[in-house]
Amino acid sequence: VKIVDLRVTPIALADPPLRSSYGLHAPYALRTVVELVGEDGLVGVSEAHGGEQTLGDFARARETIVGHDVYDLARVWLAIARTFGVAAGPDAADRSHTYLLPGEGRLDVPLRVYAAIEVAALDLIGKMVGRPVCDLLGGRVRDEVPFSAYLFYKHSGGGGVGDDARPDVWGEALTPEAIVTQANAMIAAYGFGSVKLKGGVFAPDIEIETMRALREALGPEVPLRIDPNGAWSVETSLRVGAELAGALEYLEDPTPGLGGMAAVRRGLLASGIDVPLASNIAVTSFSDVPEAVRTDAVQVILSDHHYWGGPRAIIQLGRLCETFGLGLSMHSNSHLGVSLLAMTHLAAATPGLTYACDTHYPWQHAADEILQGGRVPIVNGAVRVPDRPGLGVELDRDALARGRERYERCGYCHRDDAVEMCRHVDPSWKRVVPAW
Ligand code: GKR
Ligand code: MG
Repeated sequence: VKIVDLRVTPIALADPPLRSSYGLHAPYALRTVVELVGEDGLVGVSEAHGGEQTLGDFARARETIVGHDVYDLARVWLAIARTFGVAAGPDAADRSHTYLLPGEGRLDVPLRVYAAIEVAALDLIGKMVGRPVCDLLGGRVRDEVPFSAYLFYKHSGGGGVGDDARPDVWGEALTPEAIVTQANAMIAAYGFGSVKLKGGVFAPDIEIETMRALREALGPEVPLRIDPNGAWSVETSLRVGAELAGALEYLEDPTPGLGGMAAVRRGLLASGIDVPLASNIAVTSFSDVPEAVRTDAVQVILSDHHYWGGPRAIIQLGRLCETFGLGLSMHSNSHLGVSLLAMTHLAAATPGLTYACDTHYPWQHAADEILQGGRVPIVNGAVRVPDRPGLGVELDRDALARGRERYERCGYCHRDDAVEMCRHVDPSWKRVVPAW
């Protein structure tokens, strides 16, 4: 079945003012909706990072892949790798997200473009043969995929601007008490069974206090994680690790770089603390795995099909993690339901993915969803794996058109949390990692 078109729609979705070590979320997050049209008229869909550069990348890829058979994914990858001028292996260069936001670097462009095409191809093939995507990935090992509550220090506001502002469902959260309120509200709304706090925003003692308040409020049976995105020195990471020992399921990217992570690991072990270190910023591609393993810098890889090169690459990563005794979990950026379902099918078909996955989905508003039938339900902290063909969803064309209009009106063409931070919080702010 030949691919006859690749349709690409840029969209913007309202996003609340969330904080991280990268800065502040803009009132709109950008995504790209990719549709692969087969010669039989069926269409496969996927969701990718957003903005102007990504749009240009897909326009280039379109020339290359139209005319390929939709089953011919190995050649589609080679064609994309050639088009973007990188070695055809899955691991050509350093793609660290320590300094660049996911989706904003150039080195992983071919993998990101290919990933979106692979998801859309799997959706299309699934629709053709009448099977869900997880079946095409080897079959499901679970019918429900658990996700974790993703807490953020947050300014007031629900995202969007002017007439297009969303209600502030979660409220301001800039203190430990307010984060506990946010956690309780998110658990009440979605039933999450694990909790992650985005740290790297306030001095470590405040974040330690926040984690202790969460432990106190939620009890020992709720696994907790904290992720300062490299904001702490090795020394600070050791101190925080020691203070929170016993309360953490894993400690995510405490310090920049694999060398720093390895030093944290050594220091913690020397103090008898065996909390696993997880990473989605120091380990972002297969090329990072050998050093991560050799130096014991990372014990849990936070995978993301959007930039590792698609769902099949993550299944392969799962085997690699099993081989080296590493854990596997899943990272997320702001996204809508198409991505959530791709993550769900993938997690369902990945046996070694035993942690609840990250998702930003609760931060998005129903008005921005682009799926027929509206938002994907998260019940008891989990998404049910769809039985319907493909990803199991259809696009709502009117909602997609509204997303595009929002993109055209909003004035944002790439993600820059540092600029937003200077604009709204502190004009002299600069991202420095480690900051503490
Ligand atoms: O949305 O601000 C954010 C996060 O910090 C995001 O950009 C990260 O990619 O969720 C991410 C993470 O776990 O590092
Ligand atoms: Mg992270």
